[in-house]
Amino acid sequence: MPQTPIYVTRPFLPPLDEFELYLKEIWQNKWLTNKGQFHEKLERALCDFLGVKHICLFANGTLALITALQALDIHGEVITTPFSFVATTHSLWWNGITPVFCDIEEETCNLDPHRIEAMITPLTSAILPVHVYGTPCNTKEIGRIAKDHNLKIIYDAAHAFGVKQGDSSICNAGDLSILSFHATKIFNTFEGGAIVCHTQEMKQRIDYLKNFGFADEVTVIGPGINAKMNELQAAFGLLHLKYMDEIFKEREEINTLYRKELENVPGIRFFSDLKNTNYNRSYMPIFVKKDKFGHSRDDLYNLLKSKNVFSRRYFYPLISSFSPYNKLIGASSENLPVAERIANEVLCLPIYNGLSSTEIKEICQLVINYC
Ligand code: T4K
Repeated sequence: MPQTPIYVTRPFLPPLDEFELYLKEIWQNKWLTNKGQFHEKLERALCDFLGVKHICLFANGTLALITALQALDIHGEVITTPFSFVATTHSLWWNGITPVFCDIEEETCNLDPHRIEAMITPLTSAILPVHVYGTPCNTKEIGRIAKDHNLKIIYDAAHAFGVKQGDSSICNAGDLSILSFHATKIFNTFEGGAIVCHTQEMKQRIDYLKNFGFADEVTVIGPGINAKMNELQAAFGLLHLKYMDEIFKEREEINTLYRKELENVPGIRFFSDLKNTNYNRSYMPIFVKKDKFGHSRDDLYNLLKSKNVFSRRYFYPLISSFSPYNKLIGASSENLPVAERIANEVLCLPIYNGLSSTEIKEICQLVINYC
């Protein structure tokens, strides 16, 4: 049993002395927020690193989602997944939009494109899918549906920093994609987020909206909000970005080791990797089948907790079961059989840079001994 608690994740922190150099510059500049130099540098650096055309930085991912919906003037109903962090649906609620829940596919835990069209009504204006755990949605089929029905697509790519299909960032799909740079994410700015968009006009609109709607000192283009990323966050992001290649590499190794250690445990399933996809391994989900494993997912969660290992049941309960959503269209268990089952089987094991192979083996041994 581990002597000290092992959490589901720990934030990456670069060497403090390297960050101090950035702090000195901020102190000299006396420019703390509102499009400071680090903000501008981080936007450019992220476009290069991710391979996207335009990016708008935000104070957090939730504000990025809320603003993305404003930027595209989304209204009425939006089809979305119940299997996500609650912020996905909250962003609709904060815009006065009605969420319509659609079931997910077992293989990816993402929106099932085959079930989307049945949920479309005359009020539907967009689809809000999530690349859960960084696994890409079926963007081709979702794109086809959106085109046929004249709907917008906003991808919640909060987990998908750096994920690619072929040579292209997953954030190039859809009309807009949002990222989260929260402390628990693979790339963090303590709190933070971004919207990825495809044109300069859209970037301009989003930049206005995140700054109260100001286009200049005397012009307000709409009811904007204060959602700006500050200079401390941006400077930290610039430094963090330098370490991304080694971060991806280490996480890939952790993923491989977990799979190797647990591959023969009956009742434990992993995702199969999609072809042609570069994963970021931001989460380490396993799926527990009680009849074969001998214990439920919750039993395993509690056993690990009692042994100092704090895995998490992302995403249980389903968003559709929370008030104020549980009476809405599509929120019933009958409409969401796959999501219901997955939410009761999934367990996210610890994964973060600095988690040692000894610790991983200890965690796996606890699972094996319990089987
Ligand atoms: N869309 C999706 C699909 C999302 O997953 C999220 C956020 C969003 C949108 C919204 O983006 P943001 O507005 O957050 O940028 C966490 C995060 O707070 C949340 O950002 C994240 N998704 C969600 C999946 O996970 P909790 O309640 O599980 O976090 P917490 O505080 O329990 O932290 C988990 C573990 O991480 C702790 O047990 C220990 C470790 N930890 C955490 C923090 C904050 C640290 O070691 N250091 C830290 O500073 O929600």
